Amino acid sequence: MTDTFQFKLLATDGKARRGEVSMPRGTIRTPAFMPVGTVGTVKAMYLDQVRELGADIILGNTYHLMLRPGPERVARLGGLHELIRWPHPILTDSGGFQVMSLSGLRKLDEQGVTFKSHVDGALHHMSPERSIEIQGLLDSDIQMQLDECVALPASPKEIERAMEMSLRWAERCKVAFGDQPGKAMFGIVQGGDIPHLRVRSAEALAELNLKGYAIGGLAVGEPQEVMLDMIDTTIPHMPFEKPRYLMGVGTPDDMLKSVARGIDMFDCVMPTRSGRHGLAFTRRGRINLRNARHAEDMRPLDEESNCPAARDYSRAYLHHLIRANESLGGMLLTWNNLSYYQDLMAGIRKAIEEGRFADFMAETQENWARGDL
Ligand code: PRF
Repeated sequence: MTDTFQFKLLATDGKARRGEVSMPRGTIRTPAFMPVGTVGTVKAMYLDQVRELGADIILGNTYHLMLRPGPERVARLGGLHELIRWPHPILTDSGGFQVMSLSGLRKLDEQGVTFKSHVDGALHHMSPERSIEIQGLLDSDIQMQLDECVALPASPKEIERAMEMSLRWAERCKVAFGDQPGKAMFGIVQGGDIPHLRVRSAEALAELNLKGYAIGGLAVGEPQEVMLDMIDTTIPHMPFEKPRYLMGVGTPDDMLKSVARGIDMFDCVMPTRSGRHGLAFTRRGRINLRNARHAEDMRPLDEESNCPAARDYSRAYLHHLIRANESLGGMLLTWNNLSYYQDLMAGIRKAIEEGRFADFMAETQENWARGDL
């Protein structure tokens, strides 16, 4: 029987790929940007708006949702899609990365990770099996293996230990996930900034014959050049016919350069988090609305944008809202930023289809370099 979870490559242009990941809840047009909905909300946005901007899938976090409202409760409430009113695909991250970056006191060993909740200080344990069980209770469409991501710089020994353990956890997650037509469990390549460890990780994961693969452990403190080198090193060892997801990346420039290397999916808090802090992404680069130079500037962020937040509100008003800490400021800038990110991905997809991705990338970068309007 053919699986109802499928990846189809529609076109390639150099190493860039245009594809579709389809599953019962919908189809993801790739290259795709997945807005982050950590606790069951894409912060400061209505999900109808997120959808309208062109998002085919959003991300949820096992770590946050297990602490609050709890996976068993989410299941009793009909699952995450029903609870948050998003009937389209959801990808959930496994929790390992968030435990390391958010929780207090933690202990990590072969069994899994024990950590103190950042919400109420309670002690929790998560094994690879429990991570998959939680992601199942949430009814996530694309589930991620539990992995260990080490921050860079780190010693080769430490990077190798975490990578090898992540491989063993991938096997355990594969068994725990079992055979679920219409859903997928993705493996995560680790190996830090060490080429032969990246190759080893990618090849061992490929043997597990998973439905998709992520590159993790990047954008964790290393220069962009190192990240791009690691992508170049890893991709030839990842299955060509499966989706490739670069976790936690990134800036518009990171995404262009990664698509050029063969990445299909991205997620990042950048457009949402930095929007709430007053940063706007535009065709002509970034604008920090906190800056006093915007205080009496009646121009919109970009009068040619399709997004009302970019087109219809003055920079003076956005500046005022951000300075006054008003929630509407964060809402408008998040709207602008997600609109910019989704428009960029749409532009990327069209350019690949038309075989002009390199030109599109050069033009886009030139426009950023020209600076603000
Ligand atoms: N592993 C997991 N989630 C992640 C990462 C990772 O390495 C990253 C690294 N950029 C972001 N999110 N599970």
